[in-house]
Amino acid sequence: METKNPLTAPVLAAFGLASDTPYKPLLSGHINDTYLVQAPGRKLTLQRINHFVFPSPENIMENILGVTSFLREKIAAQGGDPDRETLTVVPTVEGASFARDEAGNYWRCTVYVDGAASHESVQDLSMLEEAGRAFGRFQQLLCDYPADTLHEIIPDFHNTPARYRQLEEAAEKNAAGRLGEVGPELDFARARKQDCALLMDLLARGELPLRVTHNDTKLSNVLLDDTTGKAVCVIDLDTVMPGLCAFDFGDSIRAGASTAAEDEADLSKVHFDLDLFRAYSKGFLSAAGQALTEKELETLPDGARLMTLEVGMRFLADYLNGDVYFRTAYPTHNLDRARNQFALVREMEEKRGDMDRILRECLA
Ligand code: GN1
Ligand code: MG
Repeated sequence: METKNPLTAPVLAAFGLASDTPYKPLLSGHINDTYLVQAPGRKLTLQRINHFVFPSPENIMENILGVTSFLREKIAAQGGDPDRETLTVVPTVEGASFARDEAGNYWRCTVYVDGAASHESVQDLSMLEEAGRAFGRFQQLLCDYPADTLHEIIPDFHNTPARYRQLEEAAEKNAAGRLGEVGPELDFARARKQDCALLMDLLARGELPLRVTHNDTKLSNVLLDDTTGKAVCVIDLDTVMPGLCAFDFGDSIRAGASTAAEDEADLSKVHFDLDLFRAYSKGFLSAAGQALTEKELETLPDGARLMTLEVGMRFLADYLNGDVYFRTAYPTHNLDRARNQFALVREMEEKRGDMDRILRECLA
């Protein structure tokens, strides 16, 4: 694989590894560069943190160390295997949580979890149920972690009203000259301006608690055991920060309960699927249900709808800005993604009653 950020001997040396240590790139994620390294006696993951997207890798590593050491203790106390069930950060030879290379890149190292794999797409409902269980357990294990001690890695990451304002700013600037192409999509978002604040207002009024959230709760961020198919470990902890449970749940539904890929341009194929919703909800609530408040449970469907709206608005804003944030493969890629997400929002609005009913059934 071609990469602009090769793994160099000084980086290997920083983690105490010889320059001839075998390694290969792992094709995962759109943001960081990841390598699987065969160290003596164990496999490691070495990753370059993209510091355009993440301006403070120091803060990321502090969050990850705080959360993973807390998880280790809890998992061990419950009789689990902390080496498999959470990520283990491997320090540099100097005891730091990351190394810098000659180009100023940040690198970190974790233990590679063997016998388990990340999956890009849902092959059967049980995979989604397991992903739900993993993120539900993550939420449950961290329910007494002091969320306000975590750094806010990307400010206003899931602040839906702020995302709405960013969309209006992008429309106002019209930097790429594409405003004329997005009339119906902009109208769609504008018609939902008032909805954007629903969950943030409940948080501000103290009706929803601030939680430790993962913020990238897609199927591929859960490792499933190669033999049993059971969830093993939640990975990609870069965006762990304070947030709302409904948004973590909602992002999983946005990504996992659609019948098509996020960039499917043929909207006749894009549907919000209640069987997929049920599978994820079942796993999630079986693990997290007890830890959540009544209000949190009640707002899970709002999380799904608003997270999907939010990501749609981000794609649309990026299209207007000239594709500066999300990687695109063709000129209307971000516009197709925005239309796709808005199609899901529409169906989620129509199926609100079904979502409520399914969640009640899962809790019964
Ligand atoms: C980005 O690159 P990936 O898939 O991990 C984005 C998410 C979006 C997602 C949409 C840090 O995540 O918020 O939901 O794309 N992550 C960041 O595909 O912006
Ligand atoms: Mg990610």
